[in-house]
Amino acid sequence: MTKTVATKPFEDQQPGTSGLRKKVPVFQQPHYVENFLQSIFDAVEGFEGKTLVLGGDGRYYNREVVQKVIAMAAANGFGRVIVGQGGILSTPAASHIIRKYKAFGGIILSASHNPGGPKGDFGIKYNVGNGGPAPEKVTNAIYERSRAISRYVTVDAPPVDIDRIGTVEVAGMTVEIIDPVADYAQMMEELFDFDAIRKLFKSGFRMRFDAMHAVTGPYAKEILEGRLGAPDHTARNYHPLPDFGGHHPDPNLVHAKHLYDALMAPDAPDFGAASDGDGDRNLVIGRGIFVTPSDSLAMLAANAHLAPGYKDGLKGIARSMPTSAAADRVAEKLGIGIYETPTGWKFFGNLLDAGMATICGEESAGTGSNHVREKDGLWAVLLWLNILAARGESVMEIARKHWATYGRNYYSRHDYEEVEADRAGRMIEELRAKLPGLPGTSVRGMKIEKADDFAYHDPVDGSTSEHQGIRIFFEGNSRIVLRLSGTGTSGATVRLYIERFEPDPARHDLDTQAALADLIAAADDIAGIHAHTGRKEPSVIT
Ligand code: VG1
Ligand code: CO
Repeated sequence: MTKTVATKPFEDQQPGTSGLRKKVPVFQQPHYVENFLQSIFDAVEGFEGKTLVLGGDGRYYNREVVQKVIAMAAANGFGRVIVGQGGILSTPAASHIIRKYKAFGGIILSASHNPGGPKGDFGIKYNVGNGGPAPEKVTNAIYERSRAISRYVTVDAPPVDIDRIGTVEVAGMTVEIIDPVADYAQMMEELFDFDAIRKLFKSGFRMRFDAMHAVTGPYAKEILEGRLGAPDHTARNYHPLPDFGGHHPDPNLVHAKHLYDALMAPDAPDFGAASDGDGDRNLVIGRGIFVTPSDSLAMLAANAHLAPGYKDGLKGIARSMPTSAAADRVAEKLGIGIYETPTGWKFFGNLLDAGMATICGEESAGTGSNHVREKDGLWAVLLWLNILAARGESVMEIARKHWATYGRNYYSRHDYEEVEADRAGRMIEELRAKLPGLPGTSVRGMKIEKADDFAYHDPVDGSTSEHQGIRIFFEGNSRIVLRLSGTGTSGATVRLYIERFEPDPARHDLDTQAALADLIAAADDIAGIHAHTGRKEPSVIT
């Protein structure tokens, strides 16, 4: 029943920060999906008879691609595919299922925080046996293969009914359709003190969780309302929709502004949270206070021992380079390792596998731990709930005490989206050329201490990843970082990250943008962002 189909390479199948992401019509071209899937299978070895985990965030085209993956997995010789009911698996749940069932790897269908729908974005990501995103060595091999591919194999079989839980057979391969939530929810019960959180909700604690019509809805509904006894309507927008209701499922202050406003209102609930398209990001807002993801990482790390799963403490903390140094101060105080990696979760896998880091985080609203090999939105929310229950304090109190102890890292990210790729590239090139001359000079009265193009040397496998973002450090622990996004699908997105350390508690009440104004201006002086992009202001400020 296996058939071989002749094909020609597409030149644009290079995986970015997190898999291959393109507009839906690009993926809909004949052979496009098949070419990429076959390139994955050709780039890895030893899966004969083994298990592949499969699921996605439910966006437009998810169901069609699920069927293609099943047919091609059968033709390529996998023994079993485990697929989430309805083709649904959040990214962290997929990571867990790969690990729990000792699968060979997994395919996650998602473009995460990017909008969906027939004209929106789609994505395919390959995860390896540790449950984490394929490392660069593998994604490079997939790309190489995609440029030389001349055939793929598939089987002629009727589509599998992925809505019915159970086991079926496709061309000699087993397909198991599982409840996407159960295994994940059980793991959360093992990591956190559900009794304490239940008591918190019983005492009248009010929370609002916005699933943004994306994949976390069913998980949040079951865990928060079903298992933790939070009142009905705690989870909002919890039906996953193929177009996310027409919104960006990106939990930031722009796309989740309604949640922010609710938490700043006089009758605000105690705690607000949201997650993204595929459930790996989190937004955390306390009554009257937004917690930046960089701060959240630091606060979670400082308090993690309050949760049963982390009661023995942390081995180390890892953060992506653009993430603020707030976590570094916590690691220093705890006397544990701190690691700085390039953007993207794939760089944390080795540190987690080697037991060097327990908690990891990114400024882009991603936090996670060694329980899986992906960032995990609900996990972060549950750890916050566990900490709130254990400390009996509000988010505001916890944040203020944290800053008083460690100092505050004012932090913001400015995105310039859909800039012409050539112009963005030129800006980075020019800036790179300028770097050697910057140290020792002053901009707006601030002295530059160091400037470089970040390169990462993986302490576990010895590999090097270069050109991971331009860093300019100023005296007094301030810095700006500039890099181009690797997840966008049209033009280039310029990301400017700005950070300033403020040790003095008397100055912990400033407005973030005001506190960073001189650095923001300096970034433009140095890099010519406005002139290069032709934009007067960023499209998104978080
Ligand atoms: C962005 C974020 C990065 C994150 C990546 C995937 O990448 O900056 O921190 O790991 O998205 O997140 P980039 O290259 O666009 O800056 V997800 O939740 O979209 O899979
Ligand atoms: Co995501």
